[in-house]
Amino acid sequence: MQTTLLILKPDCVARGYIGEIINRLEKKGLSILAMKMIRVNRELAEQHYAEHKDKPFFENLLNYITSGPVVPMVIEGSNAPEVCRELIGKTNCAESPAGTIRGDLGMSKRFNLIHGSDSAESAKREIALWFQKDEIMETYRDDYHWLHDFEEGRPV
Ligand code: IDP
Ligand code: MG
Repeated sequence: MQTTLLILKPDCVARGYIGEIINRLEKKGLSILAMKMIRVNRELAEQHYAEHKDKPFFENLLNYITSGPVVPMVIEGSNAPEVCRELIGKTNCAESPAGTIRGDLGMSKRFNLIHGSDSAESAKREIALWFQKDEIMETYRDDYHWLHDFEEGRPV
């Protein structure tokens, strides 16, 4: 089992898609170990997106992510970072395949509804930025034996 950080961005919250996305995550078999609604300050936004600080879109990205409430969540599941990136789709919603969150729900490259950590290492760093340890729950789902095949001693 691995964990990843997802953030429902201000456009997602403002457009009323919190439930739609939680529904997709739960149906896929992922567990929500932590979730809250907050306004992001500039400092956290800069730390979160530090890898993009020299990009031309950085300033607009900070304005976007601090513009309204967001819903960060810690998600657990087998290969959670990769699985969630697959569910999310490509950065540009307009180029993202149908069936993905960005492909189904958006048109923009900047306003692309949701953030997902791009690796297990990024997930570890990002989860520590957004959540205190005591905000993160234990696994809660009771359907692991249907979601994973444990016959060989580990989820397959
Ligand atoms: P990702 O969210 O798919 O991992 P990144 O390349 O890490 O995409 O970029 C972080 C965020 O910056 C994107 O989700 C999007 O909101 C914004 N962004 C990325 N590229 C552009 C761009 O070319 N123009 C405007 N915004 C961008
Ligand atoms: Mg990224």
